[in-house]
Amino acid sequence: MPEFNFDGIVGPTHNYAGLSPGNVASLTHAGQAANPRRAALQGLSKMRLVASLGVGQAVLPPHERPRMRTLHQLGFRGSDEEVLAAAGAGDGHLLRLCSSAAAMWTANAATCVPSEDSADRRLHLVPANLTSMFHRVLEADTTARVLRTIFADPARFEVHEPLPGGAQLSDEGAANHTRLTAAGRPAAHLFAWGRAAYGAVPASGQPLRFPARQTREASEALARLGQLDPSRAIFPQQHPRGIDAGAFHTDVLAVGNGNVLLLHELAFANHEALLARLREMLGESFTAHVATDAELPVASAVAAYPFNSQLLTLPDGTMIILAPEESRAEPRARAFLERVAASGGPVRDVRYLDLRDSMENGGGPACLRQRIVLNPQERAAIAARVFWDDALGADLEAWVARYYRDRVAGDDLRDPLLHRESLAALDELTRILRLGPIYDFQS
Ligand code: SUG
Repeated sequence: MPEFNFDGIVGPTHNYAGLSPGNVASLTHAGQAANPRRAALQGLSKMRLVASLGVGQAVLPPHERPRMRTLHQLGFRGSDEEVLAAAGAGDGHLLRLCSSAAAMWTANAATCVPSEDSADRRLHLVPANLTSMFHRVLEADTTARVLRTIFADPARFEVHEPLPGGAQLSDEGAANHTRLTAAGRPAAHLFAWGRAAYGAVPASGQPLRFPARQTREASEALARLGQLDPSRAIFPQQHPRGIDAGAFHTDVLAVGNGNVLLLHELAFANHEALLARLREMLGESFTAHVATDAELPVASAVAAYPFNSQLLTLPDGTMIILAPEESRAEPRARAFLERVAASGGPVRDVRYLDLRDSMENGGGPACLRQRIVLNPQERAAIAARVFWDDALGADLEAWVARYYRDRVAGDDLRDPLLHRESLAALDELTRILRLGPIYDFQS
């Protein structure tokens, strides 16, 4: 069944605010001026490439930023101009939090269980609550609204509420979820987590330096909500040393597709036991490519993001790795990817993409997309114009050229004109994508 990559469109306020402790790139580039136009065009180029390979491609819209509703909830009053001025006064941190374009990383938008894997044979989407980071928790209700607008047919789709429970059930979406398949077997689902909200510290320890975002309890709830057969869901722990090295999500150190898993040895605690379990679940065709720390030091893997690649199945059944340019430039990351492509297995090719403007906030190719398997009936049940074709690509590029700035620095977030341009852009986007009113400012 075809998989569609729903990429997040980079929003007009894309900027570097250093908002994510534990995300090395976000901290490193804090305060740098951003180029939202270039960032958005890089994202659209990736979508065009994926579509040209014969792989399903679709889009998800950016969110309204700055998020006026949140600023109002924080006690800022008056006209939009007055709210921007008051929230942007002083160090402007609250305004930066409410202006982040982080919804572009749609791997964190939700977790998807395809209809062929769920007991009720419907596709399940659980919008991620993203409660670990304030600037990202703002995404959850808009994501739910957008997904309900697109996946509107209740006979085929269930878009759940984000998980309740704040930090106890902190959920970062598909960035910690991997679905693997092998011929003749039901799919295996990995729901990784970084900390346990209840009970003793896990035997493998917990990170000491950086926050673990996803809880085990959240991961278990996702499997229940997706109505998975419990024997097909496993819950590995992210390696605490991997998190402390900057792997704030599982997809920083591992990527899987079909019967193939690429991983760094610090992606999961006890990775050997995990791989043995996956071989039992998926059979002998399951192939894991492990990079040891000696082959590829974890700091280099975090800096160059070879595991944050998209691993895609092409129409001829072979697989391709779409990796960020930074992985070509880092010799050990490149050598690892090329070793995988030369191994004689399903992966045959590596291509490198320029996504620098997203990478500098810690988002590589895999972060930018939500994977959703859709059978032809499900695909046909979606009326919104979100599936990529040449006409949509051209419309989106022209739209970016019309509205996006080529420079946004921290101080610009206070600019009422940037706010008005952003709202005008999003308003028009809902018409391009035929979504109807999805933003607060449209209601
Ligand atoms: O949540 N960066 C995002 C990057 C998300 C990457 N996604 C995956 N690995 N799937 C985050 O840390 C940085 C924003 C800033 O600092 O301005 C940010 O939110």
